[in-house]
Amino acid sequence: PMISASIMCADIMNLEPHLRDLEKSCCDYIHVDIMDGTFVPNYTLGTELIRRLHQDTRIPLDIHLMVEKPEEKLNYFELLPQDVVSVHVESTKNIQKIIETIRKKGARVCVALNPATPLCYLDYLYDEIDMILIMTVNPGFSGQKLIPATLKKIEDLRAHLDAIEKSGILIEVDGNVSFENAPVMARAGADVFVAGSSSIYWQGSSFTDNVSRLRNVVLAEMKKTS
Ligand code: S6P
Ligand code: MG
Repeated sequence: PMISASIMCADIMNLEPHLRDLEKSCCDYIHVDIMDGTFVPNYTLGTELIRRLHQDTRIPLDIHLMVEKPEEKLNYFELLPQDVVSVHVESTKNIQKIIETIRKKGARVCVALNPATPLCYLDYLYDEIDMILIMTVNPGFSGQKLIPATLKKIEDLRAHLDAIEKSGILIEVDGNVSFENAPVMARAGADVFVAGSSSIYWQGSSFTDNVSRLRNVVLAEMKKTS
């Protein structure tokens, strides 16, 4: 399983030492939530943090854009080839165009869907994307509860990807990826787990212990099903 650590759940006053923890615990991505106060009500992280993260760590960034008109904002973000950028289909009138732009900039492409957005929005995009982000809560805030219908959506997507021979496209899940929910999401077909306050940033034990616990519960589930 791949773990994408949701850095908005970290202590922003102590990010530098935290980066070393992320490296030590072999997190696969740093998930950076970008909110504009319009597409979602909240504000979080931004362009300058991305630039500094690129300077300070080699962990690839998983940039989750929750902004209106992403096509007008993309130029402000520094992108490296190992980064993946997620754009919501609900946020733009032409998702295909922005996919092309991200590709041209050399980063990997992920398309994000809100909980109630149907999978058919992806129908003519499968040849152009590396990853699909299934939101398992409504975007905007950490600490929310899983929306159960999204589990069926992960299952449907996994079955569809297999049927159209696109199993190489990764499925990422974001929202309440807890120690209890992550194995269920893995069984449904998720590959990349955005881990926040309900797992790796849980205050009850250390960060590195939380990461291994998350990895282990998912691995145990995958062994059962293989
Ligand atoms: C939510 C955002 C997410 C959260 C993450 C927090 O709008 O896109 O990436 O940061 O879901 O994790 P948790 O465990 O608090 O739900
Ligand atoms: Mg996110």
